[in-house]
This record gives sequence, structure tokens and C-alpha cells, in this order.
Amino acid sequence: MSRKDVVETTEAQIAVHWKEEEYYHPSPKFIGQANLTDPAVFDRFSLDNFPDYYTDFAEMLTWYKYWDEVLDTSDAPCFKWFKGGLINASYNCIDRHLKDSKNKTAIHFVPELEEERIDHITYQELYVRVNEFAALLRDFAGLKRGDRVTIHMPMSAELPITMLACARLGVIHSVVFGGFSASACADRIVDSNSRVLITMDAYYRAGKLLNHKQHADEAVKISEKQGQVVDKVLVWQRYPGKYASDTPMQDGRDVFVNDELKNHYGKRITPEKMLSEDPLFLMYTSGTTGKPKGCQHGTGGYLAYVTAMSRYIQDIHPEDVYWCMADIGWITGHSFIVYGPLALGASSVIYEGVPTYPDPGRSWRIAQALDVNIFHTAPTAIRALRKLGPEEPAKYTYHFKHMTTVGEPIEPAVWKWYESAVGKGEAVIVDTWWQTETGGFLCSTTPGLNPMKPGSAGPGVPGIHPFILDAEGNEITQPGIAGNICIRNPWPGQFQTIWGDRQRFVDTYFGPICKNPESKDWKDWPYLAGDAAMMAQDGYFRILGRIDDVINVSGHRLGTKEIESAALMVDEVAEAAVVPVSHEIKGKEPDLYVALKTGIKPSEELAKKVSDAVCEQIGKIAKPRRVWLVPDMPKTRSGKIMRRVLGAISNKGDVGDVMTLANPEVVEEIRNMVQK
Ligand code: 6R9
Repeated sequence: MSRKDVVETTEAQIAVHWKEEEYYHPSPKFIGQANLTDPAVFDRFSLDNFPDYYTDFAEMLTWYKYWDEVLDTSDAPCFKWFKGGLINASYNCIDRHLKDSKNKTAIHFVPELEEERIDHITYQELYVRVNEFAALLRDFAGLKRGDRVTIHMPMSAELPITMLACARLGVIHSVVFGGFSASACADRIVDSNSRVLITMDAYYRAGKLLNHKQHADEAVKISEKQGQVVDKVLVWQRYPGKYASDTPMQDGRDVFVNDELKNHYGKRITPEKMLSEDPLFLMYTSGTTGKPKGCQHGTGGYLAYVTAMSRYIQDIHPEDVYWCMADIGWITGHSFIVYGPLALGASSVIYEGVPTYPDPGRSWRIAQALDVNIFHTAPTAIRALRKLGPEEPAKYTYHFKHMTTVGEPIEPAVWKWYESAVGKGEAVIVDTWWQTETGGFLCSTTPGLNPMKPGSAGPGVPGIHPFILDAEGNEITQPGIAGNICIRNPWPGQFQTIWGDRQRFVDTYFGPICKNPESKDWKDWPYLAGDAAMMAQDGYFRILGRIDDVINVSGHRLGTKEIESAALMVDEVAEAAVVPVSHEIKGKEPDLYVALKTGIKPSEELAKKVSDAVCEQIGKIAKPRRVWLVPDMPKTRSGKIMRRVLGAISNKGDVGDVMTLANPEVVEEIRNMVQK
């Protein structure tokens, strides 16, 4: 099996950061109201009953026609869930709630400018707006079932409206995080063959009104150079009328949605009856190579899974006000702002801006104003809030019954501040481990059933059976030993394939551990997550971090190869290597080492040029901590760059024995440069 370095890194990490912590128990008050309190659930969801136990999840949805088969494995490992069933995600998230709850708020949109006031969109209004926009997509943009559309939008109520309108028509949406650059957006337009791009004129972030439409113009230009023509750019207006004059529009291609919508007022669109296995959306994520992977999620399986997770793990009840702080441009936002909560008919909060602007009390002010009782965020936000305003939560009156953390490992000290200061000692916490590829949670405590352990995600959620493999591919059954975390069984939220690249899907997630590639039996296709983890005596899993070439910056996955490719686009650059370096708030940051072409002199300007190129190609989230212009890269005799050595230098660690390198002297030179 490849990816051998896993055990080496993880054992060091355990020694430094993680020691066993005590348990915290959910309060009787929480348990008394929890959605799932019967411990028999774990027996029922044992592998003996697989895959039938997942019908419990599918039955939370409304189907036009029930499935013929729970799990079809004939094309393993591309699994089909609830095969033959007919369903529509938009119908499940909207229409089915109208009978009893049309006046209930579906989405609370909190703008950054506090004087703008919060917008409360009822299920009825969501229904109207999604139908009208779906009509625009069909009648004006000519979109139909199976087409792909790229959406590059900031956090706004119009983003879920756009997604749900696509889902209504059976159009496959591909949302690109609003903070990604034009070039990153173009890669995704080209890969998904989107001929329509949906964007927004502008938005607020940390006090600045940012012009967003300009990225669309640039993205379309880049896509066209690569042979993908975009013939329609649909531009939502965040500030209709006010900001329009600043948005250059191209005749015949660009149109303001707010104007065109008038031609579709009052229209209603019958939801398409989709096959359960039809794709619902693509979500691109980083991997080992420079090319992002388009993770394809299906309709029935995905929706059933996120709905059940929202009910069982997020403990959402109809009367709750639920706020997940993630950006909808990431999988967390898709599953746990839009599809899961709305399928349950909950009230979901969306906010514009950042949690710490205009002051670190903003999040708690929002929680107080909306009476939020379920709160969901990431360690990076918790660290920032703890650093900038540790006393702020106490100044506001709100009560969380439940809180979530997701995206990266959380340090026990940070967990404890979250529990005592943010949760005021009243809230249960779930540390949910999962991935873009997995659609929904894999490991987490089930909040009414399992005690919490700071720093540990927990056991597999009901239905998920994780295990650990060593570097040779043998199962580690003994607790306390780190290895590769895998899942024994398929599950309905699992992505179906990588868009247009089935081979990469098989090779990355199954190939290294599959013992029988011809098999049609699900038991032969365990899932390899790409994370290192260890299981404790109590069956809880502690996630230790990525084992592939991915850096987790503020919970965002960035491929080192993507950053290196961006640096190599600068003419003067000969070689580039990226390593993760620890950061107090972000968790990790990329440190970029660059060797220049012969004869080129290093300079501050050149370092800035390389840094700017990275921001331009990927987005500001990928900005390197520093660009180190080094005389040469440390290399093995076969010419491979020794990233491990660079990583040790960046993190002030031990570089180990470097005498076998082709150029050991350069290590000292680089160390003097970086550690001075
Ligand atoms: C949902 C999401 C996935 C990677 C994953 C892992 C890390 C996510 C975590 C966690 C420790 C947790 N990760 N949740 N690590 N504890 N609770 O974040 O998806 O953006 O695809 O990232 O994030 O390394 O493999 P995605």
C-alpha cells in the first residue's frame, strides 16, 4: 500500500499534542428532548442488517416512487442507493413543508451591515422564489435535466435559492466557494462543461464592499481559452439599483437576474422526478494532484443521509433555530445549511461577513437576536473568537442546547473554552469527522447516547463501521496505534464517483486497499479516507490529520500541488515546494519554498510576485505564510524534493539525518534563512 509515511507523522503528533482526556456527559435536559436516545440503534445498525437499516433514513423523505433495491452493487465501487426510486430534492426541502409550515421561516439571512436588518424568508416565500428562478433557468437560460451549472456566489439567501432551483429542474449544480479566484472558478467550469455561470454583483466582507462580478468576466475568458464557451452569465444583485452602475455587463451574455426575473413572476415549475441515483451536485475538492476532483453526489442517497444526520447528530427539531456558520461553498454548507436542515423543515441561519467583524461579539449578538439554539462552526473560528474576545459570549443572552465542530482536529483546550464559554456549560458538543466525499458525518458521538471526549471525534455514527489499517494494509485492532482510517461499508451519503474520472475515484479511495478489484460484493470495497487516526479503548476515533498532499488551512482543503503549480506559473521560478506550518488560529498555513531559474537574483519583489500568483490562481485563502527564495531544494539522489526536511525547518523541528541527500549543505543554508 502506498502513503507509507502515515505512521511516522502520527505517532509524533500523538506524543506532542494528545493525551487522554476526561469524559463530558450530556445533561438530562438534553437527553430528555433528544431525537435519538435508544441505545438499541447501534445493534439495529450493525453490519448484519446492512444495507437494509438505511431504509430508516430514506423513509424520512417523500418519494414519488419507492426504490426497487436498497443498494445496487453491480458497478462497485460506484454504488447506487435506493435504486429505482423517484424523488426531487427541491420538493423535499420546500413543497412538502407548505401544508403545515408555510409561514415558518426557512432561512434567516443576516447581512453584514447591521442597519440592513435580518431577512426572514418563509417556506412559502422560498417556494415562490425558487419556482420563479427555476423558470428563468429553464425558459431564459435553456437549462434542462442533466445539464451542469457553475455557481460562484457569496453567502446570501440567493445562493440556496439558486441551488434549489437547479435541483427542481434536475440541473446538476457545482458551487464554487465565493472566495476562490477566477482561475479556480474557470477550472471548475471547464471540468464540468458548464455553459451557464451564475454569480452576484457584490457583497460585504469585513467592512468592504467587494466587486464579485469581475471574477466571472475573468473566469469566462480563461474557460474560453480552454475551449469551454459560457454563453450566459446570470448576475444576481445584492444591491439592486444601488450597485448596478459599477457592474460592467457584456451584451448578449450577461443579464441581471433581478431584471429578468420579472418575466417569470408567478410561474410554477413542477419538480422533475429524478431517479434516486441521478447526480444532484458536484463539489470540487483538493487531492494529491494539481487537478481538483469533482465529487459527484447522488440525489436520494445523499438527501436521505444528510437528513438523518441533521436529525440524529445535529438533533434538529422543528422548533429549533439552527445556525451553521460554514460557507455554503463548501460541503458543510451544502449538507448542513441547505439540504439537511431544510429537508427537516427547520429554520436555518445564513450570515454574510466574518464572525469577528465589526467586533468579536457579532456571533453572539446574532445568536441572541434570533434565539439560536443549535450552533455549528469550525475550530479555526473558535480559536479566533477565543483569542479576540474570550469574555464576549457572557455578555449576550442566548442558550445553545447543541454545538458542533467540524473541519479539523480541535485541541482539547479550545474544546473546553467552546464548552464552557460559548456553550455556557449547557450545550452538548459533537465533533464531526467527515469529508466532501462522504456527504455527511462518519465519526461523531451521537449526542443523546454517547459521552463526549475533548479532542476525539467519537465512534462511527449509527450505520458507519470504521477501522484502522497499518502501512502494509493490515487491520490494527489494538487500541492506541495510529494508521489509516477506513470505512468497512458503503453508506448513502458516499459520493458516486469523480466527475469524468472513474479510474481516479477507484484508484484514490479504494485501489490501495481493495483485495479483489473484480468483486461486486460491497464487503470487498472498504473506503480509504486519506486521514490518519487511532482508535482508543472505548472505540472512539481520534483524527490526526491528512496523510496525502493536502493542507487544511482554517478547515479548507488546499492541495500542495495546486499551490506549487501556481508558483511555477511565474517565469522566474524553477521549482516550488509547499509544506504545512502550524498556525495559532488557522491550524495550518502553507509555507512556500521556491528555487529560481539560473541567473535570476532573489528579491522581495519576486517573493511578492510568487505570493500574488498563488492568490490569483487559487484565492487569498491559499496565501503562503512566506515565500522562501532558496538557493536549491534539498533533494534525494534520485532528484526528489525532500518536503519532509523543509517541513521540519518550517516547524522548527528535527530535520533528521540528511547526509544521504544529494545536497546536504543546502539544508543548513535554508535553516539559517528560515529560523534566523
Ligand atoms: C467536512 C469537511 C475533509 C478533511 C478530512 C480531515 C479534516 C474534517 C474533522 C477533520 C479532524 C474533524 N476534518 N472534520 N479532522 N476532526 N472533526 O471538512 O470536508 O473540506 O472535504 O475536509 O478535513 O482531514 O479528511 P473537507
